[in-house]
Amino acid sequence: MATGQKKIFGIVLAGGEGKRLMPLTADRAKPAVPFAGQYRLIDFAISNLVNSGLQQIVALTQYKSHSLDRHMSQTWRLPAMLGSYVSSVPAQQRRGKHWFSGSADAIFQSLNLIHDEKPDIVVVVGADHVYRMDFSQMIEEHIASGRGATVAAIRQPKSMSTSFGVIDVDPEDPTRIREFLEKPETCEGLPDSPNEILASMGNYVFDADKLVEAVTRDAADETSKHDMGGDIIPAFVRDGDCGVYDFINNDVPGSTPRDRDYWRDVGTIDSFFDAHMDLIQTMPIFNLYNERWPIMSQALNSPPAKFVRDARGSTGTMIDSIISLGSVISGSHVERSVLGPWTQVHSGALVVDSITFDRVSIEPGAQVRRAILDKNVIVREGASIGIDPEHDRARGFTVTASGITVVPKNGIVEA
Ligand code: ADQ
Repeated sequence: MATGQKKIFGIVLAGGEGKRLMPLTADRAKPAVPFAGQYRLIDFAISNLVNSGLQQIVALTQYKSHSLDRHMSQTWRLPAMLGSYVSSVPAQQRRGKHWFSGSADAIFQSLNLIHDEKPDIVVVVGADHVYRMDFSQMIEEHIASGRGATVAAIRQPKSMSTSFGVIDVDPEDPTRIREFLEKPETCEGLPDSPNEILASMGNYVFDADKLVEAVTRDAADETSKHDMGGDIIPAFVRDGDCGVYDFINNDVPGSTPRDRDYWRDVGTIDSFFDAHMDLIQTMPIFNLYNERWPIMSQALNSPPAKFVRDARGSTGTMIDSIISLGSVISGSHVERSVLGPWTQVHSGALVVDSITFDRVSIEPGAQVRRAILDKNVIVREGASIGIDPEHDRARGFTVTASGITVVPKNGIVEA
């Protein structure tokens, strides 16, 4: 891509473990966790980069990356004829016998990719957020600023400062970051809104040569944790060379007034659940139907979903919900739920306020409420899940503080 004739390269950091999403990340990397039925989390970051016009994009993977690498190779194919690609690059120990020790080390160990492409600008993004963003607008601001690095930022509640990089801007020049604290225990609120902070979205734009220099210097520093948010961005800030891009100014084609500023870190089970519930209203808080900025994913070769009467003539009904291809709702009722591909809901079953991944089977008369059912889960005939959190905990299932029960991949819920 050329913004003002600049060559732009995209790096998606996709090697994180996602411990707080356990057990959904027991067997897959966090960016490979399914979202909204047919997507994987990484599809949001890559769709945003592709829609922004980037044509060379790599995803750096490491932790349990098999299903992520397979998803990437099956899903993301840009026209090679134009020199375009999206590829998944697993950790390769090119710099000695150790895996990526942090997100900055992931870039350091992958510098060969930057040397090969010789870009002017590198866009580095996380892989586990649900949002729409036009990066070309941020890149333009970055180039105009003349600074080496720019961090995308959004207002968040001050109580969440321990989850984010917290940005303090220069009052004389609000486009420059004066101080950057990575996940501080305490911090000041914003002058015009004391209960809010300006949080880093974990998305950065760099001048390529400055990024190469920064991660190379960082690699030689034995006191560093080799983390983009903890080490690299603070180093740019110390040099007075770091700008901020306010996400509120990002104007994505086709956005609705409701979802214009939508950005969710889905790093915990509760936030993951809540982001699904943002999809299912008539006027959703996050709109998946924006054709001018499509969120793309694998084209499933599956039959359409169907809703049918069971043998006794009871109808299969579903309301305020999303259903994926291959699913069958037979003589049962589904409400305020998001069902993944090939979900079967059998006669007399009830599914409310829940999420299923692919190939879940809910057998006759079973009841599912406030639950997340991972791939291949079976809820046996007459069984219930998510109705009594204490009972679910006693059966060994993960139950969050807000009462969401998670059944892990291949789990069976017995009656
Ligand atoms: P976190 O998301 O907590 O904070 P981190 O765990 O480093 O930071 O994850 C950032 C991205 O890097 C994720 O996409 C993750 O998958 C990836 N990643 C992590 N370790 C990696 C490794 N060893 N190799 C490759 N990829 C790796 C970050 C910033 C904060 C910011 C929040 C916004 O550090 O400043 O506020 O994102 O959510």
